[in-house]
Amino acid sequence: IFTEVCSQTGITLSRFMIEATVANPQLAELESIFSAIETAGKTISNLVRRSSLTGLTGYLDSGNVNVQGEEQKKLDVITNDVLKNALKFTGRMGVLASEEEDAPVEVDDDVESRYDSILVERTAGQYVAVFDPLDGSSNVDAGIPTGTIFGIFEDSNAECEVLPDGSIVDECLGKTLQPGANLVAAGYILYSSSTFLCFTLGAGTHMFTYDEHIGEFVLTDPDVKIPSRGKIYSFNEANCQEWDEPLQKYVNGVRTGTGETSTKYSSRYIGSMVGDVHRTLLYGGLFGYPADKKNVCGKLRLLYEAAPMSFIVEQAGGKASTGRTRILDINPTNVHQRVPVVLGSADDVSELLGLYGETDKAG
Ligand code: P6P
Repeated sequence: IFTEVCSQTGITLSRFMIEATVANPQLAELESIFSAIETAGKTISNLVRRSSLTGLTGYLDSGNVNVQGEEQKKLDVITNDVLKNALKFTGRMGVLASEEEDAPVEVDDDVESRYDSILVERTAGQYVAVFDPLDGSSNVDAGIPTGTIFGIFEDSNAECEVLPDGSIVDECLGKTLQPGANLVAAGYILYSSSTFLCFTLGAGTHMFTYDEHIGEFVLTDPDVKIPSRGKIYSFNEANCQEWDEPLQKYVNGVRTGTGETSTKYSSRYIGSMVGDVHRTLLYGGLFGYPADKKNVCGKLRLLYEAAPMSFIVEQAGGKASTGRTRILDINPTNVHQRVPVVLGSADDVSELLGLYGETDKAG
């Protein structure tokens, strides 16, 4: 429906969402959420582009470490606040979960002022947003592309639950811990040579480019389709000695031209997931952060990195797997849990899954 209704490039994000909502009235509430994400994306793009002029490079003076055990950059904290505040006042959000927050935040609990409380209490909604406000931020001071990753769930009717190990999953956490298959929308904003907004509402993957001349995101690829095969593999090969045997065999095959396609691939890896996935989406091939002997669950977080990106890639005709399980089928047990990730061109993912002895059900 989106392809028919919004097939012509050059239309703005706001017009795309209006036309998509006319075609699918159940999406009406997402309009204000995407408007908030658009505003946050423009703000973060400006913050990132000007960071070396405004003293926003480097780490917080406090030496703050986030829940991931990573020292926080100034931009990590600022971009997290930008996105939280943009989403909080849409009147649609019930819960926000961020890479930069220890635990999910109930929107109507997260108020700083009496004005906030009046506005938020009246408008707190029933969607759950999960996001990484500035993925790849360790690269930002070197001008390497970074990105925002987001996913939107509908509120689940989760109730407080006591798990077999005695741990308690409160209602807020329960609403957050949903499999990627439940996502109603997912997207990323890439801060690079241009600022790109790429997202899916479950009917294809659509790409917009920010036009600074008019201050709008403009539709530049209405229905992105990832090539079924690529000629690029994208892994941190410094870890290759720690990988399991099937992955070592796949990478050796594409590196030497002895894989299924008898083609030597090129290696491209920038250490920023959003940039590596964006290139994979457009050029094809395989991106991954696999498990290894040191990181038995890999490095990328399921809820706000792997699952949203997997939704986008699958809607563009690609596949996304841990090597054993389709990413979107995994039920999270922890907000910040990590999963091994291989995603990209369908035939490249299938070749790797075959080496794991997995059929396509895993990807
Ligand atoms: P490594 C950035 O810190 C990130 O979370 C992803 O954006 C990126 O793909 C990965 O880590 C890079 O990790 O260990 O290769 O530097």
